[in-house]
Amino acid sequence: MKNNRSKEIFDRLKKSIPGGVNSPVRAFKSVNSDPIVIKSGKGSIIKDEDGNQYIDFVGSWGPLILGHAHPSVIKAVLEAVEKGVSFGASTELEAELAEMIVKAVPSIEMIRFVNSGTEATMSAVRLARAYTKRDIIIKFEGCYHGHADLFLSKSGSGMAEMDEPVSAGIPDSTISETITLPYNDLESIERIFNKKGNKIAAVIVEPIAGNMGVILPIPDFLERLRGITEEYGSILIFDEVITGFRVNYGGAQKIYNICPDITCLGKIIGGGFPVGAYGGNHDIMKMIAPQGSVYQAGTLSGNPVAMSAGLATLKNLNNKVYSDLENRGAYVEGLLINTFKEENITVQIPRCGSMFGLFFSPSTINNWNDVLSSKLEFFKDFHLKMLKNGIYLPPSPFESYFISTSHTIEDIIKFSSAIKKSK
Ligand code: HOZ
Repeated sequence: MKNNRSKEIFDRLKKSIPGGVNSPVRAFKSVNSDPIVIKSGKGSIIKDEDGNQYIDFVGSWGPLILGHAHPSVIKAVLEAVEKGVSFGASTELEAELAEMIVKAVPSIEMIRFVNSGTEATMSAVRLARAYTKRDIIIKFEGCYHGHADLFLSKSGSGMAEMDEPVSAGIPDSTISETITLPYNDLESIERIFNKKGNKIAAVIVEPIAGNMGVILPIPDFLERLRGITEEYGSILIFDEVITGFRVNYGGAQKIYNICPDITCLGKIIGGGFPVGAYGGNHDIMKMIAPQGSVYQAGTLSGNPVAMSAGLATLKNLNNKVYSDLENRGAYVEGLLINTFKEENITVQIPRCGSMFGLFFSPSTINNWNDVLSSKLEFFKDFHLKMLKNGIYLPPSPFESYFISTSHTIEDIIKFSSAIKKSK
């Protein structure tokens, strides 16, 4: 595998950008190698600067449910660009995307667009604190809600690779109102609510965890979170930045039939452009400025090019598409389990539709401790071998794998063949 050009560019990147990347996990630190530098992508395939070609199971970390450079997204974006790339003022596109989302996501009656998942979760917490007039936030180990100060303790994704559980640069006073509990642990939730329930502003959770690999909620976990937050007058925030429009047309809340008070979105609703959003019922959302007193703003929020990409993406999605993605997801899951079995390797492949995780472990993974008890050391070698065989996976054991509508059965078979070839 030639990698001279990638190496040369990455060396150049490292001179002017910390670690050579604009988001830590991209640096391939977890897999002890240098990243490939991407030149282009089309459908399920990406190419690097050395001309190597890979089947991409990262999909830009989730947004690209239609694959790379989907013709209808490109068309919509080009049309939007020609009309002007940003106005910092209202456009009809915002209304169109907002209405589509309101119709699709049960908990959302009104929505505010921002530029990233981080902005969405950070603003959602501000809103929850204002609404409840309380300060304490409950989050879960290994869940990642972006990089706002109050979330950066025992978080998943790139944060999971850091030596310290809390990022440097965060005052104790900022994080002191954040309580982190084990995911899927009902007992600890009961305990904390018994003790501090009347002071808890919100519980924020990824209804399917996608930033410590993929972990599905155990039966009753989300139900109990809904029940107990209601009991104590706390806000339940679903971070559906990954799962929104990924696991079905709407989100995980539709699958588990739980209606949170606030939902955070991102990734797919921006069709590959920087978009985040948070929404809830009228009562909560009317507290946001200029209607209410919770301030939140952004020059590029609701950007017309990003709105167009999101709209074009959602217009391609329907029940038939999700059922095809489910079939393809089930095929990947089954094939990979069998392939590893033939190689005498036990794996867990937790999956919901087109998102899945891969853990080298004989037992079910339910929380962060289970993730740490899996054979994480196997992952480095596995990742490198896959890369050499033309399969591009997230360069960390703490991320989700995604398939898109452009992944074919042949692509999936090639993944399995790469595993066999690389033993
Ligand atoms: N938090 C993102 C993955 N779960 C990071 C993505 C990136 O580095 O682009």
